Amino acid sequence: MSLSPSDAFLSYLPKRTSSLKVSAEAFAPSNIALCKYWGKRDPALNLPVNSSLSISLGSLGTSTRVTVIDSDQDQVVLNGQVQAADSAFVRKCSAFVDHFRQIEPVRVRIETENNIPTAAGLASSASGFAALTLALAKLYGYELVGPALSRIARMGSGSASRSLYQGFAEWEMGAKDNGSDSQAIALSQQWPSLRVGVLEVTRDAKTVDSRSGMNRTTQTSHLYSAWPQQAKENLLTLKAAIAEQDIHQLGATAEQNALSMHATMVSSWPPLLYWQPDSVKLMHQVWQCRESGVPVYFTMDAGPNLKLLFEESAQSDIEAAFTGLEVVNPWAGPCPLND
Ligand code: 2P0
Repeated sequence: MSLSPSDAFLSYLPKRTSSLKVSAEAFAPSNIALCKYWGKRDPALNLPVNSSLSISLGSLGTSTRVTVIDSDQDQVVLNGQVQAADSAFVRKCSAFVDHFRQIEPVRVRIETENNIPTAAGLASSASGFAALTLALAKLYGYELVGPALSRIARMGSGSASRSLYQGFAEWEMGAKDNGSDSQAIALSQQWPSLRVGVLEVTRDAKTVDSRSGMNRTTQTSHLYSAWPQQAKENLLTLKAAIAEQDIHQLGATAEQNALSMHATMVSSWPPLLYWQPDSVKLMHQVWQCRESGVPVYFTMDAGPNLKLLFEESAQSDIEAAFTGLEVVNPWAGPCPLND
């Protein structure tokens, strides 16, 4: 049976081990999906059409502090700037805290900092909602345990469900209407030589957000019907590639998965093309680089920037080929749940 978001939240909560604190803080890493989440089967609970798999970005992410305040409204400070109370960002944060206010109705100041370089063009909603979930769980005295907090982070932003862990995370789509089995888990395998490179094409804010983009695609693209099965197969291949540490299989599968997701967007109406001319130029450059023998692959999200996948042994060749590349070591960072 489907639940309201408020009731679903209460049903997801882990064990409470202490009472309300005055203040709490947490860090969560950003993540890049190798098998993408694209399409919601329940938009209110952020339940996905398909399972997805990601790699977290180590120490790149969001740090958030929440403090109980004596006020009749929440305050939000983003990267040192106080946000207007009626801004979309504050309303989204406040609506998320409302879930926790069912337990104890306090107002909070949320101070949140992204250390993701603006130039990197990486989404911060995943790490942002994951860090906010962790900070609020600490404030309210809940156990910091993976699956339960992942379900809660998911309600803020789907991709946030995968940002509670370092390394690889799999968001299992689940089958239940109430979302009690739709959560990310950490994969036990590590791949210390795997690297992610970010190639920025533009810093401009995208004109169509992911939620609207997913909605448009699922409703109007004839290609979308093929997506769930492809994602299912890609996810299995990616897990095998991770187990074998096979960069060719991992890269090829991630690249094809991303291009297929974009094909469903392009075939939507009105068409949804996040690519810019420079995105296409860079894709050709990746393919040329690969033809010359360098094992490098790309993935792209709902935007024009490319993320490269390669191993440390190829890093110097790739840095020489791509100017402005920002290389991220996914394995250098704290584990958010062990804090
Ligand atoms: C992903 N994206 O798997 C996919 C690939 C973008 C393209 O998850 O509506 O910000 O908050 O659940 O999580 C971006 O979507 O969307 C995203 P909501 P979210 O990373």
